[in-house]
Amino acid sequence: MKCATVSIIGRPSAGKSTLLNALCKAKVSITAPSPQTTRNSIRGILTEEAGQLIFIDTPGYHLSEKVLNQRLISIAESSLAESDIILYVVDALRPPGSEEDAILTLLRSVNRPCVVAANKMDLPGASYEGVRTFLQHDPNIRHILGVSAMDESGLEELKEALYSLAPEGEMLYPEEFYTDQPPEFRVSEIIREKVVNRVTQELPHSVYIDIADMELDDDQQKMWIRAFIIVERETQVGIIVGKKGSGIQEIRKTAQKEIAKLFPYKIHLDLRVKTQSKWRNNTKLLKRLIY
Ligand SMILES: Nc1nc2c(ncn2[C@@H]2O[C@H](COP(=O)(O)OP(=O)(O)OP(=O)(O)O)[C@@H](O)[C@H]2O)c(=O)[nH]1
Ligand SMILES: [Mg+2]
Repeated sequence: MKCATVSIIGRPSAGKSTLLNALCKAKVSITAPSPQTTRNSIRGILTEEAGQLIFIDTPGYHLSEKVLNQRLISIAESSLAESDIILYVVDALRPPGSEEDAILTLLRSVNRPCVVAANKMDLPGASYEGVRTFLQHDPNIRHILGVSAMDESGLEELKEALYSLAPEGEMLYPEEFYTDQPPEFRVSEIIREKVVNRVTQELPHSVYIDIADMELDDDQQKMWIRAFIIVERETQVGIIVGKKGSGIQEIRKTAQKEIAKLFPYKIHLDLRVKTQSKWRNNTKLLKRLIY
């Protein structure tokens, strides 16, 4: 059978995480309209008759000198080194920018076979030809395919292209595995997703989630999860909490419902908002959060 590690790379908001979830037929990685949602390399595993594909979702590739961003770039780059194939996701609506040039340079330096997914083909204005014209001359790029991660169209052709480049090998994960993220991390990501989908502009970047504890009741029926939504400024606390607490209540409710799907227990989620100024410049904290 075929077995390959496939790193997913591309600009922020290209739809990498949405595509990963569609390919793995499971919610593995969180998604949001705001850029730089993914902050870690996240594995999603697809096992089929044809073989096993281990996808690694990475943070959107964005050129900027900010400390957090530098860390995100290094996460994306280091995942490429451990992959057999690269899946380069391009937003077919957007004209190529300097990030595209930087990604092409990176592809040349890692020298792995690459499949391009021209994503968002469901939207009017998406141009497959535009993507093809820009990328077809790169020697590492073996296939360029139009897909829609949202509609899940073009995925069979995409998987076929990936299998055609995959080496023969034994499965690395048991069949029933679809991700290898620790439970606490998944809980924090689900909460972060519910927060970042409710806010705009700078706020999504200013948020991180701290899980204080996850504790099972004596009768093993109920799990208590206490978590903090950390923001950078006092004004942001108010935005998240909302009128009479309506914002935080909604976040709590939707996150709790989704977390409950992961565990065989009843979940009680306790959420608080707290500030920690300039956490994004705290290298030690970033090392703990983003690895
Ligand atoms: N219409 C349409 N929207 C899509 C498609 N794929 C992703 N999106 C939307 O694009 C936005 C960004 O999607 P993500 O999957 O979070 O993008 P990403 O590349 O993982 O972004 P970062 O993690 O920030 O780098 C979300 O609002 C998605 O719903 C698609 O095929 N069609
Ligand atoms: Mg993402």
